[in-house]
Amino acid sequence: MSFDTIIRGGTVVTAADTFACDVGIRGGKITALGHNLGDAATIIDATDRLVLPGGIDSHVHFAQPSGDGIVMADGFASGTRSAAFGGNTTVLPFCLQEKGQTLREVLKHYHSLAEGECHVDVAFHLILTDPTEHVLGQELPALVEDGYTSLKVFMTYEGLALSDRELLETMSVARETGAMLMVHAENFDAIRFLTDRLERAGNTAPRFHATSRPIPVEREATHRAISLSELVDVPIMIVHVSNREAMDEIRRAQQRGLRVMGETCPQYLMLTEKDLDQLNMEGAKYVCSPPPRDVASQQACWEGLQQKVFSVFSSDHCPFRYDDPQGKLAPKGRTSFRWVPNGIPGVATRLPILFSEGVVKGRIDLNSFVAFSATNHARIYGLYPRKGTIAVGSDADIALWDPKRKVTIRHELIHDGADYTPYEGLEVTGWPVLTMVRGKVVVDNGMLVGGKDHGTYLPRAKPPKAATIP
Ligand code: DUC
Ligand code: ZN
Ligand code: ZN
Repeated sequence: MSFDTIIRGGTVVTAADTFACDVGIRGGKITALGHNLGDAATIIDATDRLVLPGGIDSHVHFAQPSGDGIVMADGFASGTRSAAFGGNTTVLPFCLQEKGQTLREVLKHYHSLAEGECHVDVAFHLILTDPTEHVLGQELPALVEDGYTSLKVFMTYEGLALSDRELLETMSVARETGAMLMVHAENFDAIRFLTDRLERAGNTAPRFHATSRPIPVEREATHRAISLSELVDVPIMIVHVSNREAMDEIRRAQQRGLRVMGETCPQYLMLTEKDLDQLNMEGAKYVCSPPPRDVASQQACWEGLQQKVFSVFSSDHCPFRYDDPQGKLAPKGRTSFRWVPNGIPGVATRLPILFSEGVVKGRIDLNSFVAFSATNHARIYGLYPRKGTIAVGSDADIALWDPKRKVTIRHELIHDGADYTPYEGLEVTGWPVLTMVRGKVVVDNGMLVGGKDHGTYLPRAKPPKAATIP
């Protein structure tokens, strides 16, 4: 037989095209697209199904240190399991450098956590918090050559924020090495100032998290990150954009010909700061940064997708359990929003939300859905064309979607390590019913059928969009 598996009778969708065809798979790769492909050991009936590239989520956090006594709800096993249930076949978690650590030490640690624990494929971004001469001059250039071709920098958070000088030095190395630089853009001093003032006035409930990081905090930092990147002439990705003003900064930069890209996330389409304003500590479930804003900001983020100001839609999955002293209900978090662990789960709900709210409600088309959910991530982070599309020669990373299935989101469908989903009770239309990674089915109709040893680590090429233009 020419194929291990044939996916038969479905509608294949890529970022460019939609067409009826069968998919022949052999040795984990797509080896034929066509009709009458003959026989195979396994035939998957895809009648009435969409055959999409498996989702790529280029912004997730697993097993990341998150402060004294706080434990992230997902390691690699539960995080990649949840990803698979959500129709994803590749995720890109972060490897956080803590002050004093070499990047090699950091990577060794995260590789040891991930080894044999992944249901889907994984590649790593670095988070740079200690850009010493050795790190910037020696380690980073060597690691980019070794396939760690992207890194994130923070403009806020104690212990993570880089100064403008450090940002410039890091940007300059990203430019020289051809790495893709992701920027968390919020103004650290402004947040500290507002937080201190709120606390002095006794405003410590979770809802004041949003008050402590209003839109100008994000807009100013976005503008500054863009200006610094312009000085150095390096492409950047502004991650987790939450509102119109930050989006407009990115749009203006793009209109001026700068290579500035943007990412938004489900929380900025679906939640508002009102979600943080609940009885007792319930609002802590929605504490993330930047915070969810208002309905006008949601609309702006949709426009950012529709007008392609944003190129990727990621989850920023950063899960903490709610009813847990090591999570959202940490004792210090009850004294002030400042100490509530920052982040929400979302790796499993990212794609059903974008499909239902975006495609089914007519805000974006199916090809854009594929671009935002898979193809652009692969292109921007050096995985294309092995990942992110359905083409002969690409990995057989495929999600079958039932575009008509109505599902009420419940935490029991998520299969992560958290104890809640911010989207509990949300009704969606369209659901990933089968997830296949390199030819092997890992989730089939709500059942986990793949082991946690199937996912593999992916070294990456240098992102073409980060290449220096002479
Ligand atoms: N930034 C992230 O990217 N994720 C979670 C928290 C944060 O501030
Ligand atoms: Zn961030
Ligand atoms: Zn994040």
